Amino acid sequence: MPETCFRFSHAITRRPGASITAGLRAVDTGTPDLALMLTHHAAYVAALREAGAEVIELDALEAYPDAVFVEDTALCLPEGAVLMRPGAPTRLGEAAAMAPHLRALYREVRSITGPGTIEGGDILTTGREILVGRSARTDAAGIAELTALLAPWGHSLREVITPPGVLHFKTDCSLLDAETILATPRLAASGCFAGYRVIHTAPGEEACANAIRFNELVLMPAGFPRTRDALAQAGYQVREIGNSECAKLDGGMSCLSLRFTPRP
Ligand code: CIR
Repeated sequence: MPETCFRFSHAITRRPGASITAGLRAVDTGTPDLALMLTHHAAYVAALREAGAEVIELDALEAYPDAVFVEDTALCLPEGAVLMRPGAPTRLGEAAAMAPHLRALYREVRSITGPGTIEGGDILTTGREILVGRSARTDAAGIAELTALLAPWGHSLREVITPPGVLHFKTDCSLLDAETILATPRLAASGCFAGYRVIHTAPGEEACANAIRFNELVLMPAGFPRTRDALAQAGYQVREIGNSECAKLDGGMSCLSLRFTPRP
């Protein structure tokens, strides 16, 4: 699936709502400021549009404080979409809320039915395979169910490990192109990217490892100048987006959208 892993026509985002203050977080570093998060979110959507995306902006879902992090609800592939089964009990209902929006665009929408759990943040689709990190949210049964669902579409899955204490596999890595990964040294050291070109986050800038490539643009969190410069030096067109409020809830660039090219 060479370039289909970063060339897309569509994105789905969801505006954060007032309940964002109750969003999940590993460590309390302060209450997210909704007004500032909305400003950052608008800049994120604008950058996706600049990259060529048709962006479907969904309304806030107050019953689900973490619903702005739409990535965790589905895996979108060229052949179809798979609705996830989030491992955080407060997020379980978010996949059902996403279902009609994906069904409107894709002919084929499958679902993880459980009992296993799996979240989109643990899944990295590259030009040659789909890496799935086992984590506190994504378990062996969830990975096994996804493997079985994707087999008819011809995708090969590889199970990897999300480092302990790290929320999702993609908290620590991002796809820059079909063969290139941005990763923290701690994740790259596990050897899971053998055979890929790896660009490390700069020392002290590990928090910017969660970026996204959408067509010609790389969207990354603002405030990480050495990693930004390394990406620019490597030839990527970077757009920096404020992420201070999402970061309080362990969220980054990939969490805020589903990126895909629908197949009606
Ligand atoms: C959570 O803990 O589920 C949210 N506060 C953050 C989810 C971030 N999603 C992602 O990395 N894909």
